[in-house]
Amino acid sequence: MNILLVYPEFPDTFWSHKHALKFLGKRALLPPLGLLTVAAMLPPEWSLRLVDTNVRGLTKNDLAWADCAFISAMIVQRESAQRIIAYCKESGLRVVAGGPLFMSDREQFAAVDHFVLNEAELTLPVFLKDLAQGNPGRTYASHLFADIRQTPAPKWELLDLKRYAGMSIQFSRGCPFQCDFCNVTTLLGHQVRTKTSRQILTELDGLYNLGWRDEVFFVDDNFIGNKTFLKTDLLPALVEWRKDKKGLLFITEASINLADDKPLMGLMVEAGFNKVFVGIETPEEECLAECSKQQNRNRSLIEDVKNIQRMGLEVQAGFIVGFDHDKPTVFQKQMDFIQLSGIATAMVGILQAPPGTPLHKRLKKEGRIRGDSSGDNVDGTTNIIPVMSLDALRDGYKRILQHIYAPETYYQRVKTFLREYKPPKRRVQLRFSHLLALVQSLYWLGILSQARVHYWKLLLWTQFKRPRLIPEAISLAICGYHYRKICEQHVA
Ligand code: B12
Repeated sequence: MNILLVYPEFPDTFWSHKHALKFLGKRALLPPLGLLTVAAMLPPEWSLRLVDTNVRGLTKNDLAWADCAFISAMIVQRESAQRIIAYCKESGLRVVAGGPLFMSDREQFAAVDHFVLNEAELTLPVFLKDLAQGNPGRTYASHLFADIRQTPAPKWELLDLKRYAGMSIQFSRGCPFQCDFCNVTTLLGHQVRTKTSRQILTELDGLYNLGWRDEVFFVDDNFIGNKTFLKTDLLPALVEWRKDKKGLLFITEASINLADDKPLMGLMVEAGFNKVFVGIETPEEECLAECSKQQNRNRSLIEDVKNIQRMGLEVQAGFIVGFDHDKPTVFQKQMDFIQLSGIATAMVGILQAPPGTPLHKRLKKEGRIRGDSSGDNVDGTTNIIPVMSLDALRDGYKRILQHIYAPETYYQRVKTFLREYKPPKRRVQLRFSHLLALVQSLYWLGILSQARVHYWKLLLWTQFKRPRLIPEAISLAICGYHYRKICEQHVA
């Protein structure tokens, strides 16, 4: 069997990083880890070809070569997925679909031959067995959660690595918390399931041996879901692993209680972590209570962010407006919070209710769900009827975006961050993409951009006050350019 693994294209969104990628000469932010993992579970005698359409187009040759297409997607990739499925069917291919898009919206994909849903560790073997016996069914699903200690290492070798800005690996699935708008626990459960340290080292070795030296994103729902295992097993193993390596800095996602645990943060930094994405959502206590975000309540969130930054981890964060308890003052409060905390990458969205979440259930009962969610929680749309008028919410939302990504405010915030940030000295390998980013940023941001004064001020300030952090300053300037472009689209 010739299997085409196809990943649909992302639209131009906050997380696509499209406008920043061109500075690095890269095509995509991260690879399709779901498909790479599925690839490792297919019979070894099958021939595999991966087409990530964010990196290159799907060709007639690909379609003619294949017997069957395996497609994975998030909701935000829906339109591209529809097109790809249509091409595959026109070419007579059998189409197998899995991943988050098909978990919620499969009635919109009548042309798909087989839905292999939930975690492939559980459903794929059953599908493959039925296929081998000549009677495959239409839908394979499971209410169970997989033991990911059995999950094989992703098939990195299918990727054209140099096209990506980062690689991703997964250590755990599931989250112990229950924020009412988040569908992670519906999809992956409360119980945090982890891989073994050996698995992670094997995956990292795989990447390292293929020559990968750039960032690696641990795509866990909450990396610190099992702190004891991290402190006694995985992080010490990573510290040891890193000793004779260059590059490969890590990013992950974690809850704000990370700030309570200095030894854990210290170990993470020693192990090579340098960025963490945190769900802050709102500085309003009443709203945190409303969405059951217990882990963020009754704390000084700004101080928490600063403490994490001081330990050597850049904090990126998500923010939400549109809670029932939001007052008209919330917009200014969010802007002040973001600015004071020095969170350069602030993903601000209007509250959306994904299907399957406690929020969706509550609002449905109250008659406050209107249509599907767009799948991109940072596009200024929502599928809920908010308490505040929709116009006021959209206006306030746009004001936040215009403010936080205006060059003056953004560059100022980067400075606030660089003042706090205390990373250890690391052995880095200067790569062509770094030089390219420097040259491109000097040209686009330092010469052509209307915001060039702010760019040069930041570089000069960093050169004098925190010279070691010049690479971070340039990298954040480039990200800021992307965020401004995305905001211009939303605000227009
Ligand atoms: C890494 C990640 C990203 C990366 C993207 C990486 C990439 N190139 O794909 C980044 C940070 C860029 C990102 C962005 C976004 N993401 Co995201 N992301 C994740 C995250 C944390 C991990 C995904 C992952 O790699 N998992 C590891 C692999 C192994 O798991 P998997 O993909 O689920 O695959 C398994 C199964 O689903 C199945 N499977 C998957 N595909 C297929 C295909 C076939 C044929 C078969 C048989 C099986 C199968 O088998 C695999 C093994 O079990 C998930 C949360 C999660 N835990 O899944 C959210 C998640 C996928 N993201 C989500 C969303 C909403 C977004 C954003 C819109 C904004 C946001 N809030 O993050 C943007 C959109 C992207 C964009 N560019 O515009 C949602 C998707 C919901 C949905 N129904 O679509 C998720 C589920 C998070 C959530 N809480 O809801 N994301």
